Amino acid sequence: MTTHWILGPGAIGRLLAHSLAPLNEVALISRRALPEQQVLTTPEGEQHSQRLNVFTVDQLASNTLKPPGFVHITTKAMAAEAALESLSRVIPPTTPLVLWQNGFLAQPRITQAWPGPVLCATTTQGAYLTGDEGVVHAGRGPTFIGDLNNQHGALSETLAQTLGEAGFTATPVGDIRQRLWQKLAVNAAINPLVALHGVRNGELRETAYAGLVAAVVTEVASILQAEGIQPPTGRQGKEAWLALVWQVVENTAHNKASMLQDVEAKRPTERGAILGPLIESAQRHGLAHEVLQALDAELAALEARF
Ligand code: KPL
Repeated sequence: MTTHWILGPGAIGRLLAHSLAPLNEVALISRRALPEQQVLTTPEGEQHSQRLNVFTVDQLASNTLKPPGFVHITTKAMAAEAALESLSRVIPPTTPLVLWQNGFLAQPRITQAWPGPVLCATTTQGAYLTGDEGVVHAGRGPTFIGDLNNQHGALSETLAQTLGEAGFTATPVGDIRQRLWQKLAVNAAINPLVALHGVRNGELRETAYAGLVAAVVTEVASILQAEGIQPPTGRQGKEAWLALVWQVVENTAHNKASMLQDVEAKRPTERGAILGPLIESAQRHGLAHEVLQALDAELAALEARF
């Protein structure tokens, strides 16, 4: 039986733990102690209570667990490298990692630094926490698995199959870099604006915000073109990116985006992982990025007041 360690007990981490636990050995690892009895609420509203193996990082060092088959890192983007560092003395450096972060910050850095295989996952599974023992699986969505250098196709297939048996709709792909940037583009157009203005996604359609969305997408579209990233719809250019963003706004109209949730909880946002790679790319390619830079500065000023 393969052992899955899940580092980061956020919403996706706990959803993964609940889903994998019936058929796999699972350890859910956090910095602080969590209750072992955990409850999952399904999209249909059913509640399933399950005893999970929950460890703190310190407890791992003093336990003799068998080495994991996969370590899933499910922390926020900016915490991923430090989280991995906290485990590096207890796992062999050949251990396959699976990175579940938003944006495109942790993925290239860890891929370069970690000696073993590094898979990246991008998912539209919707989940949120309801305290120390509860997670709500709010909506089902596809998950894609691959590695940035396309060297671990068989491992991606194995993991996608395991996730499939656990109830995820998971597909191994050879273009995970494209998919991570596509999600980042949508996140960049929605998350900073809703976080700064304290609105739900659907409110971006109002005249006060629609022009701001278009201004972000104008910069993002030319940066993505320079990066060789195509919109997933197969259509080309700014209009295709704008159509995709409005489609996601429509589909998630009632959502409080993750960045708004972070701001409301006075937590650092993922601006570095979402706006950071776009701004860095714009600077490298000599492209306009005033709008993105201004959003990043506003978010930085907001975070400094937390
Ligand atoms: O992924 C999201 C997020 O909240 O981070 C979007 C697509 C914006 C949905 O809320």
